[in-house]
Amino acid sequence: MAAASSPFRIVHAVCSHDCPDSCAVLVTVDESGRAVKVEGDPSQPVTQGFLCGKVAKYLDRVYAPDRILYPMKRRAGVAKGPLKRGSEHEVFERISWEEALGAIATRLQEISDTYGPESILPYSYAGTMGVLGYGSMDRRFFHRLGGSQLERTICSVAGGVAWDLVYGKKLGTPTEDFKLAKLIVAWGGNIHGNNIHLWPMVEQARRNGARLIVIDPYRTRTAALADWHIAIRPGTDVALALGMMHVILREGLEDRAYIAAMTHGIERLTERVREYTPERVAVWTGMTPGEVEQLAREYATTRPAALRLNYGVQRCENGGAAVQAIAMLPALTGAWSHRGGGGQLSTSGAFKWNKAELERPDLALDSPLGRQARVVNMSTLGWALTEMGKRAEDGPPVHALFVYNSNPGAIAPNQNAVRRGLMRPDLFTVVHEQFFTDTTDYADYVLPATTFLEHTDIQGAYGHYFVQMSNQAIEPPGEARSNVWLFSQLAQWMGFTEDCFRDTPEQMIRQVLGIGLDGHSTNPGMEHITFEDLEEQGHIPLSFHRDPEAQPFMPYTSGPLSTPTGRVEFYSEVLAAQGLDAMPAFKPPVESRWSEDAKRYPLEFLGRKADNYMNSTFANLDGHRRMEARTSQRLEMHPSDAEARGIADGDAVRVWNDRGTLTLKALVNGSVPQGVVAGHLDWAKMHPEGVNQNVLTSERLTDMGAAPTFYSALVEVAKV
Ligand SMILES: Nc1nc2c(c(=O)[nH]1)N[C@H]1C(S)=C(S)[C@@H](COP(=O)(O)OP(=O)(O)OC[C@H]3O[C@@H](n4cnc5c(=O)[nH]c(N)nc54)[C@H](O)[C@@H]3O)O[C@H]1N2
Ligand SMILES: Nc1nc2c(c(=O)[nH]1)N[C@H]1C(S)=C(S)[C@@H](COP(=O)(O)OP(=O)(O)OC[C@H]3O[C@@H](n4cnc5c(=O)[nH]c(N)nc54)[C@H](O)[C@@H]3O)O[C@H]1N2
Ligand code: SF4
Ligand SMILES: [Mo]
Repeated sequence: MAAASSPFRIVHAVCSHDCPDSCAVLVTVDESGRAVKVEGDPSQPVTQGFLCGKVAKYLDRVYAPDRILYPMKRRAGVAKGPLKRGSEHEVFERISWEEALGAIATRLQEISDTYGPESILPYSYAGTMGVLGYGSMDRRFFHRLGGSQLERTICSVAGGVAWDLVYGKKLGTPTEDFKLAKLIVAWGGNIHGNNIHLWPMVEQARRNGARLIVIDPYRTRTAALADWHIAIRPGTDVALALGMMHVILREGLEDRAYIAAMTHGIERLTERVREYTPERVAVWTGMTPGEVEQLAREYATTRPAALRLNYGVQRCENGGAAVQAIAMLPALTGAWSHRGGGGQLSTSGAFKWNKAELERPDLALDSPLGRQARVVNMSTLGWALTEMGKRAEDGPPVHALFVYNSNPGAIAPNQNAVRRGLMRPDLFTVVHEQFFTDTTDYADYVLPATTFLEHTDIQGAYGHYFVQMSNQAIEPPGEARSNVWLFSQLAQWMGFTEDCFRDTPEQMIRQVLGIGLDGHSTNPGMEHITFEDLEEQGHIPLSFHRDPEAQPFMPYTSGPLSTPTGRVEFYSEVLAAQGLDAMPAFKPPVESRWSEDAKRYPLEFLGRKADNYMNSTFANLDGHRRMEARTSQRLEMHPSDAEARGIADGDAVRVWNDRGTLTLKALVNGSVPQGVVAGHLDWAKMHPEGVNQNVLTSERLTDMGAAPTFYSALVEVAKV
């Protein structure tokens, strides 16, 4: 793309990390083929020419001295278990790709023959959000093999299911339109830390007089910058949302026209919220009744009002009900009908990829099983590796674990159970990774993976409406290979003869775009897109977002929606048909201050994400660790909770519950309300005890979607 005379090339790539922003990244590559600069693409309306602090330093990661460059196998006789950082080369020895692929294929075949193919479990999440890298050749491979299917619940399913109950699919106010709002409510969404490209829109709105309200138990960077920070108690958002609806309906602040035209079940909702008086809601949330009323009035009477509901609230036991209730608010007030109003949980429902062709679930019929394999929930990995298979109805125990795009040794709940599973000497474990993580410590084989600069992919987003091409910018270092390459090769070694295992990335991008005979995509919303245009332009908006000034996209303002009634459902016909409560009701989490367990473990623990890492990614890099130093391995406490335990700022403290124990350093500040403590994700091996905060989190699942409850965990704390 650069002028012919320039020694530099500029390549359009896409940040593939699990972030709503999916930034367009321009990579400058010098004559020798080395990337020398990454920057945000100024022509992408959401990226707006800048990258977050984590990825601005991405070349530190790409060229890190500790990148895994070659396939490795565990040396004979070396037991599995946590390793000290830097000692990995004593445990693993370099082998060739042929040796690795041959040995892995042989072992998978033996395990399949002996225990059945379902005893092989893939484990992956969103290490890359590239459509191919996230799930394509790997899915084909495991379907054809007959391996267990993984239910990918670790992040967003509780909220996703709940939003779909109300609206049918996940659409939202375009990110760019938040600048038009007069009120922005960040509800369990850390915009400044996790979704930084929404921030310029918030700032612009505020310059035009908008107010920012943040509802979050933790004083995030976003909360610190807000006009009003409501430090709600964890897991009580259902009550607050129902209480707001109580006030709105009591005071006649609802939008009757929108309700009549677009919604279903207002009478029953009105009945339901009657008992959620501001007084009762105040008791649960820790707010005053006056604050509940003020919030409801301000929300219902300011236009446009935009909700940024990210995934924070749904990591609680009642997180499904919370999202279901909160999602109803903009329908009750008709906020969707004012441009810049409405809300966003995720924009992912707008991307109608041709997944069937990409993933080929039909291949399961050709597997030794001859049917779709059983489904294993990734959020109960500890259970799956230690307990599953003891009852006949579970199917076989897991005998092989194939990890890619994820670091379960650090990010999965109930870490002690996960580790007991990973330590099993009879478990055959393969990990495809860029770095020696908390998971590679338990691998029999470690395979080197590419970063997004080193392979080609296509990407959508969950925080904007652009289809983007991520072109390969540089050659992979060493012998690193992409996920697509790995599973294509492994298929050949397993003797899978179907043509689809030989597809190239370009062919697969054409497939997922559903490119028709005239060269255009046949996917709804992508009909104007050709492979060639995308390759050349880098990013192209979905059809409904092509001319936002002339034709702004305002979701849920005309029907029919894809709910059973075609309307916004205050009363969920899907839940009713299942014999469940069709409307949200507040039930305190089992692990919360109201439960019996709180007598032993009186503090609510928030095991949060770090602002300067991406889940566990980046935590091995010194520059990122320096940015994170203030809160790294600290336990943030309210002064009264610290004082009651004789703890002063900087003291070493033991944090524990029945599942595990962790030593941290107290940080006694104003960041959490009384009764709540908070910590941040890190690599376990960065911690002197070799574990991280997920020793404290549980495998209990959410009320909807069988998702994890990272933010419903009770603990006790004592000075060491
Ligand atoms: N810097 C950075 N960016 C990231 C990530 C990261 O690790 N670091 N992770 C990425 C991923 S995987 C995701 S899914 C997104 C998620 O982005 P967010 O949805 O913003 O996710 P969280 O940080 O989990 O939660 C948001 C906030 O919810 C708060 N919270 C916890 N419990 C409750 C509650 O009961 N009620 C309310 N109202 N709030 C609560 C937390 O304190 C937190 O500040 O961010 C992505 N972006
Ligand atoms: N306590 C607590 N635990 C949490 C959370 C929390 O807030 N608190 N958040 C949860 C959430 S929302 C999520 S989404 C999960 C995220 O959990 P994970 O999906 O495991 O996310 P990461 O920690 O980013 O790890 C991704 C790994 O994939 C690797 N990777 C990146 N690109 C590629 C590639 O192209 N190929 C291969 N083979 N590997 C690649 C990276 O090097 C990295 O080690 O964590 C969950 N765990
Ligand atoms: S992590 Fe998010 S904000 Fe940072 S560059 Fe990637 S997509 Fe953009
Ligand atoms: Mo996530």
